[in-house]
Amino acid sequence: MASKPPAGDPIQDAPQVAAPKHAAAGLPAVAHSLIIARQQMGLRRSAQTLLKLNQKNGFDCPGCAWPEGDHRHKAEFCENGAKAVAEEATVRRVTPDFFADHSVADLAERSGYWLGQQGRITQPMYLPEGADHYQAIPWERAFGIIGEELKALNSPDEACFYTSGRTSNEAAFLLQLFAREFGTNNLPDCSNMCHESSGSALAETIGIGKGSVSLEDMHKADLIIVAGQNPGTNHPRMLSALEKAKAAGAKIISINPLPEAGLERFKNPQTPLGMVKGAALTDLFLQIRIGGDQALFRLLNKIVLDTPGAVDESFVAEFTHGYEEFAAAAREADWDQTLTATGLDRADIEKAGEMVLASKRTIICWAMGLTQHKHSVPTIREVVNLLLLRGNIGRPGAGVCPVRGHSNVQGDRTMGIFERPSDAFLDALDLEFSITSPRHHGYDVVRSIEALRDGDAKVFFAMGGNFVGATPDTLVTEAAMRNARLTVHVSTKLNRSHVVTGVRALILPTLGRTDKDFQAGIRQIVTVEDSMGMVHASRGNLEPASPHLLSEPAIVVRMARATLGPASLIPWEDFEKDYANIRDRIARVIPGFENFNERVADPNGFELPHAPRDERKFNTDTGKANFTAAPVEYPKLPEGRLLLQTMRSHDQYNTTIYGLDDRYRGIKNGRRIVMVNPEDAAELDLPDGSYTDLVSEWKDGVERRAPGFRIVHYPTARGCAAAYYPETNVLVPLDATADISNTPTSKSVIVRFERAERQAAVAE
Ligand SMILES: Nc1nc2c(c(=O)[nH]1)N[C@H]1C(S)=C(S)[C@@H](COP(=O)(O)OP(=O)(O)OC[C@H]3O[C@@H](n4cnc5c(=O)[nH]c(N)nc54)[C@H](O)[C@@H]3O)O[C@H]1N2
Ligand SMILES: Nc1nc2c(c(=O)[nH]1)N[C@H]1C(S)=C(S)[C@@H](COP(=O)(O)OP(=O)(O)OC[C@H]3O[C@@H](n4cnc5c(=O)[nH]c(N)nc54)[C@H](O)[C@@H]3O)O[C@H]1N2
Ligand SMILES: [Mo]
Repeated sequence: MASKPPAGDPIQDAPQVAAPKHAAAGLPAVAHSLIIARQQMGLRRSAQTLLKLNQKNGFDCPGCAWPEGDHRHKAEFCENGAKAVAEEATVRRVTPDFFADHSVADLAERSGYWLGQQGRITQPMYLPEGADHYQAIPWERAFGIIGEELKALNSPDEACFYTSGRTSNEAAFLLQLFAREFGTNNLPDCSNMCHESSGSALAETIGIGKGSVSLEDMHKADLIIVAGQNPGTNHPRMLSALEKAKAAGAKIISINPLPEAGLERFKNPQTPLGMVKGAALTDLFLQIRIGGDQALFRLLNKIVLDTPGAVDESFVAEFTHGYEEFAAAAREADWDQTLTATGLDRADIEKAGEMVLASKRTIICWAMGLTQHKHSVPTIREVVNLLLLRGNIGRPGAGVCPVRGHSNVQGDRTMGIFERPSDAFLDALDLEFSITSPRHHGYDVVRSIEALRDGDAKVFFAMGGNFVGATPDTLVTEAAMRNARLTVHVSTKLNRSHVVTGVRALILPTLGRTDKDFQAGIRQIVTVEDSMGMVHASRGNLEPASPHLLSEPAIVVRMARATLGPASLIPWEDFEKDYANIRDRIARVIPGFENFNERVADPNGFELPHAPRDERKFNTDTGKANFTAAPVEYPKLPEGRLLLQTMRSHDQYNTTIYGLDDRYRGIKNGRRIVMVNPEDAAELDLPDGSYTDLVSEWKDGVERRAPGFRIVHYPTARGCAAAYYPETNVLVPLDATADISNTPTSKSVIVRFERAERQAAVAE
């Protein structure tokens, strides 16, 4: 199986390579974001929009889930936040004429970059069975088709309702309510591919699947460990928090196979001096092999256990369970195995151990570098073990910090977007709405694809996102999608999921964060929850991209009515009229949201309760924080293969491509590149600038191929390679998933390299 680079696409992928940078942000970041903002929005609209970003009474940045803190009065500059806003607030438009000019077959030949660059979608569009082109359709007819198809299913479980993490709390709450009244828990979401491993590991060990630190904690920490995360690109505002922590005396350890510029040095555009000189951030860089983190943290735990007086005995005795068994396993941690698994020097690990021992308040941050491996859940549990050993949970300046991706991915889960809801949640929902929610678990992302592939699911509905672009095993997933009777995408911009469709397809264009939202004459707000459990309002300030757009809550309301009819006793229309009515219900169903409407009026928002952080209470099966002692695992490579991680460039937001540069890593004008350590390249005969096919190897014996990648010699850890997603999703087998969380293992794909001619379609 091979994925072709797009053929009919005028956008050229012709990578140029320079030396990687050692600092992030600074003037080039400001300049770059202004260029993109101006291209998409023009000057006036750029100013009008960017000034409202993350302000009190403004809209929440659709960029990432990093919190704002109390300084929201002062614009915190973020290049990639500005790019995310420009992408949405663009003045370019995709109208019915566009679809008349471009058949679906034509659009299927275009790159994701080209599709996204066409602008905001202006009207609901329908692809009838057998048609070549999408055509405009009135909203009521669109909802009629959805209702028709949903009612024709043999079981509600033949439908899947996907959510991407930009969806507001209000829309998410309505969507899960509809799915449950309809009769299914098939609520896959982007979290299944993202922080599911964190949620699984944290729920089991500390009793809640969320991080335990606030922004203030970051500023109070003695030691911050950043593992498997590239904040310079993906959470740029986190660099200011790290800078502040450093200024207050914190030390930083970075654990990453790549030396990421943002973690080396940060040039704060907020301060004139910072802009020029910048602050060094990382004190110790552990250039780990992909997948070596569990072994590393196990060894650090051994160091703590072997140091007299280092364990916080009273915390362990009072608040934890399973210490003896864990301690026995960790004391056995083997240096040789650790050095093989991590590729690190013993001296560096010992240095890290000293820093851990010297710190009274430690925070560990992580993202996709820890969550997308086969053994991600045990890896994150090992992180928790280290914090528990030293009493670093529920203490100011200390704790777990899984850094979330999408700006409301955490909130969507809080609202009940989850295929495995707790009985307590469903009981509360049933009581409030007099419905009977199904209790059996639904499909996550991977199981939804399998169900579509096998004909067990027939209707696929997506509240945002780009399902076929973001999911693994592209060719398998695309074939599965084509099996559906109906695919529906609620979207702002065009993407691959609109052109790989079921027998019939609908595109439902919606308001974005930046758009004004009026319902029944009332200006609406929506709410979001950031990575640290702060909930606040978001209010768009631009004229909507088109007068035909409906908001996400309105779309769910009308879909619900078209499907459930008058038999539904839920007053759906009230929810569309004023979202405050939705928040009143959320307040009654979800703990922590009492007096929701009142509290969200505070421009700083409010904090959700977090039992381990607030009162050292752990709602686990044992009633304590659980130590765990899983066997240490790490990837083992056959001869002549490398372990490929699939990651983000600086100019993309997941499957949305802003441009073809990855500035900090020295890559320009191309995305089909693969980074390889020069010594591995010498052994495998992969000269810099030569072209290769990437072929992934998996136990099913199926050959998955991504053709035509330029080799870039790059200082990544030995045995490792790196390339961008989504182009490399074709290489990730659908059943290569993490144990327990079922997250695709997109950071550990075993690949071999086959010399290729430079692909004509890529170059010309
Ligand atoms: N501008 C921008 N912002 C974004 C996004 C975006 O695409 N663009 N996406 C958003 C989303 S949804 C998410 S989830 C986050 C993603 O944020 P990140 O997790 O930072 O994203 P990735 O690019 O996947 O980077 C993974 C990092 O982990 C490292 N890594 C890979 N494998 C390993 C390993 O085995 N061990 C260790 N220790 N490190 C490893 C990689 O070298 C890289 O630095 O960002 C969010 N913010
Ligand atoms: N190989 C590989 N695969 C990965 C990853 C990886 O690291 N490697 N990362 C995974 C991760 S962490 C994630 S989170 C997923 C991301 O998966 P998704 O969330 O499904 O993908 P996105 O690219 O973020 O979705 C972009 C689309 O969202 C729509 N959109 C944008 N704003 C709005 C809005 O306000 N409302 C609505 N309704 N639609 C909107 C636009 O149409 C846009 O085209 O990908 C995962 N896939
Ligand atoms: Mo994510």
